[in-house]
Amino acid sequence: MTDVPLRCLLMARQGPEDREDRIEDHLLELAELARSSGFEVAARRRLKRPAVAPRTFYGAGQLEGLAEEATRLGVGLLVCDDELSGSQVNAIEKLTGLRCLDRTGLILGIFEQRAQTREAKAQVELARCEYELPRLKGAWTHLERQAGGVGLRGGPGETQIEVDRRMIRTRISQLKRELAHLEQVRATQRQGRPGGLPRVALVGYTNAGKTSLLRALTGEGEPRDLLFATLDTTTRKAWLGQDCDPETGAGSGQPRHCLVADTVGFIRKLPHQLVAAFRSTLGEVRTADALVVVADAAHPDLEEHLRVVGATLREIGCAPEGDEAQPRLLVLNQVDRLHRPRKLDLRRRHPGAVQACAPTGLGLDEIRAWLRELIPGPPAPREPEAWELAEPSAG
Ligand SMILES: Nc1nc2c(ncn2[C@@H]2O[C@H](COP(=O)(O)OP(=O)(O)OP(=O)(O)O)[C@@H](O)[C@H]2O)c(=O)[nH]1
Ligand SMILES: [Mg+2]
Repeated sequence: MTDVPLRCLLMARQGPEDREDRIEDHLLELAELARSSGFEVAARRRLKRPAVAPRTFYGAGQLEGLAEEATRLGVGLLVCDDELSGSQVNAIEKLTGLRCLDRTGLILGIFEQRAQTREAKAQVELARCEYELPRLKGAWTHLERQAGGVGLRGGPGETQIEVDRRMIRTRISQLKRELAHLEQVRATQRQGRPGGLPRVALVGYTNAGKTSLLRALTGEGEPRDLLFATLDTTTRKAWLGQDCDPETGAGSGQPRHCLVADTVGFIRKLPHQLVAAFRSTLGEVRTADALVVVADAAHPDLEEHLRVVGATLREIGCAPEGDEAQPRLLVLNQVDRLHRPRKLDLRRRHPGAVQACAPTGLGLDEIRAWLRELIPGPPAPREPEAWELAEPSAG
């Protein structure tokens, strides 16, 4: 039997201060998120509303119209770009008779589908618990399954919702303890890695090409055209060439390496529960010796993406300037999809950036040269030439 994808209708509020094209861009990104979750997008709608309706967010009249359209289109799910409260989601579901997901719920769902390792699974579950806690309706089947349904109800008079809240809080404490332990394991692993090699983290907006660059540098990693394809940090060794100046022949001739970590992508309005829960994974970014910021140069929202990446890096504790700031290299990836004038324009706007195409290897030499500069230590031993040792001849 083949799974028929659930058809969804996407919507976003357009307030008086919001530009139409911005909301359209946000809806396009939401469509990518929906596609990455396995849903089929039937339509996208901007709902003009001067002010948020407290109970239903979008207002009952607009929602009723939308529900009729949804029925005609065979849609079973409404996906909203706005972050809604639990009671607003409930009110929309009741009014339209359709399931409703907000942006955070959609992103959480993708993370849940992708999580592979024990750490990623625990991080995502923690984010889910933090998200659901203020949204409880009554039943919390997910935890009932885990707890085996035994001895759940407390003393007399404890309502179902209180039981649920208590169970979630207990689970949150368990998950935090587990993650603290895993973070220690990770820190120990970091210390045990080959000494002296610089550690570099690939960071950037989701789907920019971080995994493709990891693959180009190290030969490992599976790039995919999906948002949040990568959740787990993968660290691999990259070969940066011989320690040898091709012009003079100076250097030890030894191969030079660094460690490159691929990390989870960022996105506009990345749910704060996820940022908090992924602190330990993102610790790889915070403690890296340098950051390579990968961006999709061909994306129409490039500058917005860069701003989001800058803000998210600040949020996770990576200072952009000052003594603590890590060296950063901006890689404008996917330039194969750009015409020459745009490339020149980007060269003017971002003179320090490397223009690259990870799959073909364009720009890789420049990136490697930058990474080589990070290798610490005294200059490699060399044989002095005769003139350096000779005494000046007398007379
Ligand atoms: N044309 C072109 N496509 C690229 C380039 N780099 C990556 N891609 C494609 O872009 C898509 C995303 O690449 P990934 O490397 O998986 O991106 P990512 O940043 O790791 O994405 P997430 O892990 O989902 O955050 C894949 O389909 C890649 O094949 C490039 O330079 N040019
Ligand atoms: Mg990736």
